[in-house]
Amino acid sequence: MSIQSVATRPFSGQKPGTSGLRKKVSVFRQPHYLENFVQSIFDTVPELRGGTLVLGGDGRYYNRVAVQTILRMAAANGVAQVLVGQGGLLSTPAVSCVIRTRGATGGIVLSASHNPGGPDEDFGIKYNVSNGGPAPEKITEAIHARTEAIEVYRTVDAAELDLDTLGSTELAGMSVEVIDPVADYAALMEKLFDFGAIRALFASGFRMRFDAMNAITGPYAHEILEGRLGAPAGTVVRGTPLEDFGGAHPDPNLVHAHDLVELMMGAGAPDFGAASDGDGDRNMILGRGFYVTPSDSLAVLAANATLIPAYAGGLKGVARSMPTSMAVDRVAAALGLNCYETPTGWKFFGNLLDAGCITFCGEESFGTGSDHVREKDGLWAVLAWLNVLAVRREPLADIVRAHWASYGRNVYTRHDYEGIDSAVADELMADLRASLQSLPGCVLDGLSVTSADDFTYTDPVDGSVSRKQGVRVAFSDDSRIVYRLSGTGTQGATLRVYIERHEADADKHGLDPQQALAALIVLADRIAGITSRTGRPAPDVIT
Ligand code: G16
Repeated sequence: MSIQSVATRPFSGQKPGTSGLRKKVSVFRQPHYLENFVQSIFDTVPELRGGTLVLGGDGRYYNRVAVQTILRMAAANGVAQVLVGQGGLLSTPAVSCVIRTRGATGGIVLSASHNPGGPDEDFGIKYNVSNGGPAPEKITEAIHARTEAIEVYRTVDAAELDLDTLGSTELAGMSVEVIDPVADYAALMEKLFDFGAIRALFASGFRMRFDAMNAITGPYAHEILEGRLGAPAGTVVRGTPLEDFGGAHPDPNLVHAHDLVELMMGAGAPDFGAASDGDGDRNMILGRGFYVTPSDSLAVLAANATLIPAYAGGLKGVARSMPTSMAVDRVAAALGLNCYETPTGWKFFGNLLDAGCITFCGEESFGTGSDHVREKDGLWAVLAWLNVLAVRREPLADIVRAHWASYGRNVYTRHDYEGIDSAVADELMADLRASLQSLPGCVLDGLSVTSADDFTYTDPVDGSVSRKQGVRVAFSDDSRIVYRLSGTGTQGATLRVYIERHEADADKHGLDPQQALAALIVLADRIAGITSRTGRPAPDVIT
């Protein structure tokens, strides 16, 4: 088989966002579009020549086509071996796990995460480095720079490989091993958690519902929850990955996982409910009649970490993204741990995890994880909760309420304004930034502004600096408002407004956050002029 060099021209806009390059399928389908980006990865990461690449995706529309394209290009670019998930499937945390357990050079994840899938919907591609985590900014920036200068990509002329049969084959001198997507990951989970205790919990009549949202975690959840842990058949719903996620939005939040939420809030709800997203890295946690915010989930898991075998010796430290609530900071202070505040994007946790500064980390965007891999991990969070529940044998809601009683409650909400005009969104953020210097000392609706800035992060491990990571305004009553634009959307701009206040008074812990934060919500609109600028009277999604 001969290597072909195909002439091409740069496409504009191949800039990875918060987590890889995400675009409409129609954009990826343009001749040479995917190839240009993939060649830019190979050109930017020369170690892949002669190395091992892990390859897989969440099974969304275009996954199979992209896997075949990447396999041909990997062979032409001198990759020695590709480990590809059966059917082209691998969850994002499983890619991270396989990279680490097999000592691979890196991995390519095909996913647009929680964005919908199908011919008219979204696709995405992301490069992960040898620690198993998303490539840091210096690499994604280099890949982007390469896409702007690319003139040629390499491929081989070969028939499609059979991706459905486990085992090894060869493509133009490159070894291709089709691996079981679940095996390495399930073995790792079994090492971390007390499967015996969780099995006993299920055997005692404890019931849960896991909503895989027609996405990648279905096979993992069937094997681990129903197979290894003995949860009754039917515990996992929507457990077969579909190319279009059954037309649903595979985003585990109160809006898109409404069937699960309805079940958990209704009469006869099971003890525990959870959902995961398109590529399996996000999670949503519910108890009977009770929703746990991702920020609280991180804090409660950190406070209970020693109940889990892998973390029984205690945590090294914790980290959260800047807009995530400060609930975990209070746990860290009580346990005498360092708590790091990073920009949004899991990639920023990588250095802290590698350097042994932290064990747990999390984000408000339904991401929770630990040092076991270098991605956030939806099923890991579910198993961590199950392990805590198996040891404590208390209702989930009681555990969280007791946590609030000890630490106070960081009442929290996020308001998303989706698909707004990019120019309007950019102007809103620019004006906010321009007002920052004049805000401290102002009294707004009776609240005194103590600080206002645009978050700049200096990585404590390598000293790299990331600027303009979100505008934050803090007030004297332990409350704050954060504004930033999403880096994962594919249409227009999405403005995210994060609102939080620490409530020490236990009598007020039961209030609905929208009520408890009502005054701040009004103020958030006023400071940024959201309604007047966007014409939107209310957010599209509230979490
Ligand atoms: C990605 C990143 C996360 C980030 C999230 C939200 O998640 O991996 O670290 O918090 O995007 O980003 P944004 O607010 O910019 O939309 P995922 O699950 O989409 O890969």
